[in-house]
Formats: sequence, C-alpha cells, structure tokens
Amino acid sequence: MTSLLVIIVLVLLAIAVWQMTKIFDLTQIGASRRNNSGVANDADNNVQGYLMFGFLAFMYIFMIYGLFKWGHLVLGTPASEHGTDVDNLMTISMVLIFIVQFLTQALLFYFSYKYRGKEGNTALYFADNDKLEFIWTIIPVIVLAVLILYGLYAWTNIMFVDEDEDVIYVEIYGKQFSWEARYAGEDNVLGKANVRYIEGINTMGVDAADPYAQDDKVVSELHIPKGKKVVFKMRSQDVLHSAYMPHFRAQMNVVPGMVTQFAFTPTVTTAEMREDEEMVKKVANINKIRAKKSAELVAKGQTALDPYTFDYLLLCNKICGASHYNMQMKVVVDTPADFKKWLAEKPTLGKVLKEEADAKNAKDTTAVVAQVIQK
Ligand SMILES: [Cu+2]
Repeated sequence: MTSLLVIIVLVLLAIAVWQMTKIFDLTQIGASRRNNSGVANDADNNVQGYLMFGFLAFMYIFMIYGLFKWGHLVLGTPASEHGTDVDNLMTISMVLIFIVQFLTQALLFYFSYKYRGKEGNTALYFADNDKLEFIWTIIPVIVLAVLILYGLYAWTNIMFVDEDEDVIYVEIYGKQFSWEARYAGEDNVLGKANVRYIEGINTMGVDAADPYAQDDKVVSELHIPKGKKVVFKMRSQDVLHSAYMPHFRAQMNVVPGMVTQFAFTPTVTTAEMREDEEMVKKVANINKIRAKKSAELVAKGQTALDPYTFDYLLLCNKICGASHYNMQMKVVVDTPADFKKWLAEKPTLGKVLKEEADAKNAKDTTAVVAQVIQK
C-alpha cells in the first residue's frame, strides 16, 4: 500500500513538473516560435493530415477484415416464429448504420486531411446555412422515425398474446444461481405462489392449498413443443435476473415482487437444429477447439473434455452475483407428441408434496415409536 502511494506521489510530481515546463514554454512564444514553441507549423500539420487519412484507411480495412473474420459468429437460424422479425429489424438497423458511418467517417477524415492547417490560412466564417441545416436535420428525422415506428410495430406484435389462443403456460423461476420451471398442468392455470411458501421440496414457493396448484409440474429442464405458443410467466426469488433465450430471440427481465411475461412459438426442434448447416459448422469448430484443449489436458495427466453437442439454453443476462455466469437451464424443443409424452411422465406437484408429507409423518411416527421403546 505504501509503495502504491509513493508511486502515485511520484507520478503526480512528474505531471506537475511537465505542466510547469509547458507554462514556461508558452510564455516564450514570441521569442522562440521558429525553434520549438508548441505551435504547429506546416510540417506538423502535414503529418497530422496524413495521419487522419491513414486512420480512415486503417478503420475501413479493419472493419472489412472484421466482417469476414468474425461475421459468422453471430446467432444463426432463429428458432421461433417472431425470430425472423427480430433478425430483419437487426439487419435493417445494421445496414443503415454501416452506410451512414461509412459516408460520415469518410467525410470527416477526408476533410480533416484536405483542410489541414497552412501558415497564413484563415478559416472561412459563415453564421449559418438554412438549407444545409434543413437537409441534415430532416434526413435523420425521417430515417429514425421509420426505424422506431417499425421497431414499435414489431415489438407490439411480438408481445401480443391472444387470450383465446390455445397456449401453454410455463412459469420460469429465477434465483441465485439457477432456474426452475413449472407447467400449469391439465387445467392450464398456474397455482398461486409466494416466496413465503418455500419449504423443503417446494422450492418454487407454490401455495399447496391452491386447487389450481395440484396438477402443476415442477421441472429443472425446460421442454417446449414445436409449433405451439408458449407463454412464459417469470418470477424471481431474490434479485433482478434476465431470462435470455438467444436462439429464440427472446429476453425478459425477471423481477422480484412481480410477474413478467414473454411468449413465443418455437419453430425448430432441438434435433432439427442439430442438423442445421450453420450449426453443424459451429459445433465442428467448437469441437476442434475442445480437441486441442483436451490434448493439452491429457498431456498434463488430466481428463479430456467431452465433445460438445448443441442444446438450446436459457441463460441469465443480468449480472446477478458471483455465479451469474453459470446460471443456465437446458431447453429442449420436442415434437408435440414427444413433448406430451415427456410431460405425462412428470409427477404433479400435489403428488410430490403429499409424498413428502407422508414420508415426514412416517419418520415422525418412527421417531415417536423409537422414543416409546427407549422408555
Ligand atoms: Cu441471474
């Protein structure tokens, strides 16, 4: 700590000395202009001008290189009905940004180069130009208004859930640092829940007395059927989380004390996505990296990594604590038949809670009997 303070003091001292020499230089302007005054001469201006031009070239080359080198890393085929809308919106925005920045940066750096300082030159001064200002105001206004309206239209469509539509209700419960899911069961109504009811096996705090809760099913791996709209009701046990399902282009904050919602219709099953051309390439690439890493691990006498197979994921996208990075749940998109079969095999919450209560009673009885025998 002391050495850090000493370093800081030394750095500050150096800055102070440097500033004082600069002030001293400035007071000498008239006398030493030709030698070294800190005022740019034509040679300095030329260097700065060419550097501006060079930076423009560097920026464009790096941008094009980046597009080719890393362009494939973006999310691939969307796996939900509204996913294509989100992707279109993204593509339009990116193309617009690309064109605008290409033109404006070119103008900015080219003119900085062209009108670099020259001894004796003075700037042309004019107060305003209404026509010019009108043009550069009205064009962004129209473009942004169209973009915002299109975005709002898309968002309203995405968030709209028709009450009469045949949907599945699934509750997503976020907590530090895992997810749980609950299906609404036969009645398709989620039973009431509150953090106060959390006890033993009832980790989602479902109200065991609520008749709607009896047929609910709690799971730790999310399955959803292809082609059917799923309405996610989201709750948090502790802090702010964000349910992020990138392949479905879905994200919604999960807020303690309230229920938030996001709905989408999956369109590609897990099995189909594993066959997707882009995905096959991505997985092959990941496995190439893993194989390399495995070889290193084996050389050190450690166990090799398992090869990666693609799975959809529900991730947390809000930095919610120390293990936030690992807060995820596997999502499986099944065919409707497979989904029905999978869900049918899961026990209802009513049954699970009753079994727990019975087990507890049996244990208590055994304890009482044991006590009696002891006496
Ligand atoms: Cu989180």
